[in-house]
Amino acid sequence: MSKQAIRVYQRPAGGWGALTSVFHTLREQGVMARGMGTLLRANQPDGFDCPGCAWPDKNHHSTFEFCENGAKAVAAEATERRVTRVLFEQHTVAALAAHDDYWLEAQGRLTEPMRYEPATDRYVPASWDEAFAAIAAQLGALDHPDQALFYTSGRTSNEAAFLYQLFIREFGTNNLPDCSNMCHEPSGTAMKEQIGIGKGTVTLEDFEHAEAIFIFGQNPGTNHPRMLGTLREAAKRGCRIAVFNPLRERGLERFADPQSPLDMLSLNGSAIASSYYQLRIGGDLAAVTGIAKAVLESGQVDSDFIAAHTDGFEAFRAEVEAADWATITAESGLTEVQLREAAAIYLASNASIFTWGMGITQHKHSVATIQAIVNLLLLKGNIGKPGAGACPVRGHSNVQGDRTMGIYEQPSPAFLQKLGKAFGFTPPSKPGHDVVGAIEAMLDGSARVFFAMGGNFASATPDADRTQQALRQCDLTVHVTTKLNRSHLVHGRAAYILPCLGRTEIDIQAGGPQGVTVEDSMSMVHLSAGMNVPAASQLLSEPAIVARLALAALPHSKTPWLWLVEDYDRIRDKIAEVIDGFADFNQRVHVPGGFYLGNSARERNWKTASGKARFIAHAVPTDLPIATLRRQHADVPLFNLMTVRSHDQYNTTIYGLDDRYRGVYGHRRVCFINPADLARLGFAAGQWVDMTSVWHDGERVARRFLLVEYDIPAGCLASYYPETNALVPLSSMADRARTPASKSVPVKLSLHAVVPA
Ligand SMILES: Nc1nc2c(c(=O)[nH]1)N[C@H]1C(S)=C(S)[C@@H](COP(=O)(O)OP(=O)(O)OC[C@H]3O[C@@H](n4cnc5c(=O)[nH]c(N)nc54)[C@H](O)[C@@H]3O)O[C@H]1N2
Ligand SMILES: Nc1nc2c(c(=O)[nH]1)N[C@H]1C(S)=C(S)[C@@H](COP(=O)(O)OP(=O)(O)OC[C@H]3O[C@@H](n4cnc5c(=O)[nH]c(N)nc54)[C@H](O)[C@@H]3O)O[C@H]1N2
Ligand SMILES: [Mo]
Repeated sequence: MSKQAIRVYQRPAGGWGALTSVFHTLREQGVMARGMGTLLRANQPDGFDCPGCAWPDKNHHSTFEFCENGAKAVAAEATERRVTRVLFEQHTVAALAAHDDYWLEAQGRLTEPMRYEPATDRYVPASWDEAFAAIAAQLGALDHPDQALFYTSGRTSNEAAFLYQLFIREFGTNNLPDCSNMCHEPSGTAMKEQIGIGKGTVTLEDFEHAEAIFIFGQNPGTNHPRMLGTLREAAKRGCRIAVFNPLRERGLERFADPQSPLDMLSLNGSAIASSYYQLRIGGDLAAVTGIAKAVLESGQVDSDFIAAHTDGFEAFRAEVEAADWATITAESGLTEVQLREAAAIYLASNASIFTWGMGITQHKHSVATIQAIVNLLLLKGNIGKPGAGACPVRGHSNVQGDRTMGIYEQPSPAFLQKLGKAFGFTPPSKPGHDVVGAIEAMLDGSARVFFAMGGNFASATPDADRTQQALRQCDLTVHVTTKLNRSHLVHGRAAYILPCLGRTEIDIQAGGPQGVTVEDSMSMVHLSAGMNVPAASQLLSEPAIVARLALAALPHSKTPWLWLVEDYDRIRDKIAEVIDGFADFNQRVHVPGGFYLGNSARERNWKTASGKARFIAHAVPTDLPIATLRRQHADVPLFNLMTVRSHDQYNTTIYGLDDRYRGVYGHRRVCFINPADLARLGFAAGQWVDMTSVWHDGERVARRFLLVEYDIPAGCLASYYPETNALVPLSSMADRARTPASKSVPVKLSLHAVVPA
């Protein structure tokens, strides 16, 4: 582990630092020899899909694409460490809960099913049959199926997701909250209404033809490292790259590709961004409005495209023309000159891609901001032409596929009808709970069973204290999981941990070794086959767990559950029957590299209410919660806090305590702050503070964060997720999409009272 230090990082992202870091990770996880072999099979035609992120692979080409954080994700799963019953004999749940998330994760892979024993406050071994029977009995004892909640994190394969949602709907509910609800939900909501499909419209090839790429609220150097290779190629051929981010993220400035000898030899690597706009948190809608204003003024819009393919243009134009520069610059924190410069880049480009991440989706006005971005694309006909389009960059490696498979609390009637027909039952039509709704339902007692297919609900969700209280109120909590995490320790009266195979492991069923499929951020579907010996002999695959639970819980089901999991081709045949775009699934998926699902908007087929792509006007918001609260609390400085990922974590899984590119070593409890704000408060870097979020229903506190002076706009703070989740109020969320607003948390700072030793 690193010594604690804060020092500016001068090197490019990637490079030798990335190689060294992978070396350390492999050594720590004890997978030196096996790890390298495993890494070489990631994202290969006959290997497994990297569980790291949802960035696509270059046609599954034959050379290994190095990725530091992909390597860490693989090593975390391939670790030699094991959690056995001994750990649970030695520790009560209360004792385990006293450890931090880093320690829990570091104990290694879970090896057998465990049941919570209240008398001793310990998890004890349980057989699979006993676990399935007990869970089925609890589900059967509910007054109504809607009293159960079934969460999904985005690593679950298409096959497992499809069976899981089928089981849940046969059971009788649409309560399918998923990690998308906390992630790209606003992208789906915004784009579906506007261009008729909630997915990105570009393919990887478009990045080879784009003349300009605009990157909003995304940190690919850490979260999608393979995207840097794509951006580096684009920058090299002269494509302009404009970045909008409150922080100067190292990976967006300079990158040394570990696979390029030239990059590795040079001190500086390759430049990525040609223009960097350090806007204020939440200022993107204002910034995009400013760019649109300048574009409209120039008159250089694609009038033919607008006339043939869109509606709402006049209302949009009126709204943008009415926006005044004073408001735009005040809200965005950028100058008119900067925004006109960005507009000039956009105008000079014949094909532009706009990408975005959590910096856009986790705000109150996320849907409006995304629609403003799409408006800008429409102005120049940048959807449905080569080298252009909208690119929401997804997080979990199969989060997009899970949605395609029906992991959605608001399924369409058409989907339900097909599902019911294929399996001979009547699916429930009432919409279910999303993540925030699920927490509210547990809190008010209307939901009593919480079942999770992966993820770490207790740590990933907002309002940590209330969420944990919600989980504790349940009659039963169940986690299908690979590793120990906080959610297993914040349990209901009854609780089970069900350990499953990871994606890197060989999955053998009656019909032989099985592969699963996933869908990346750009709608490519391909096979993934594990090649490591499973971490323990007792592990079951996720599809097998669903099938055996369904068999126990649904005595009247007509679905041949066990037969389906004997050979996953059988599941895929059913998917082909139910899900649009999957005809001949089994034939097409065996072609190396997989197949493209297609995208209607890319074909300029607009499946919207009006049959056109829609300009949807949004005023620059001046009444966001932070502004209102600042007016109400004029006596104390209120900051806008964004909760972001460090370089050494995968969501709630903490790999290490460094955030190399931001110059933080050995710490996670840090608070990045502008020097002028430090002076205003009379505080100094190196002091410890408590953060208190201010909301209409009261205050929430998170204690002991180290102040780090940082190049961040005044009035803005940054700190890491999940340590700060206690500060995010449950009712602070995106309009319409209901995504927790974890990138705009109004907080005040106070010095941390030092407790005498
Ligand atoms: N190694 C690794 N890979 C991952 C993950 C991981 O934790 N670790 N997580 C996966 C998941 S589930 C997801 S969703 C993605 C997340 O990937 P990202 O979307 O990159 O997620 P964050 O780290 O939350 O970073 C958000 C970025 O947005 C910026 N930002 C914050 N607020 C604003 C704003 O108001 N405007 C603008 N323009 N920028 C803003 C921050 O400075 C930061 O650079 O990564 C996926 N890949
Ligand atoms: N404050 C704040 N909160 C956030 C965010 C933020 O930026 N700020 N980001 C949000 C986002 S974008 C997301 S996607 C969510 C993430 O929320 P989740 O998806 O719920 O959380 P993860 O940390 O990705 O889940 C990690 C756990 O998944 C389990 N796991 C890993 N691999 C497998 C597998 O193959 N099968 C199974 N069954 N289990 C497995 C392991 O037990 C591991 O501990 O968090 C959200 N929360
Ligand atoms: Mo995510």
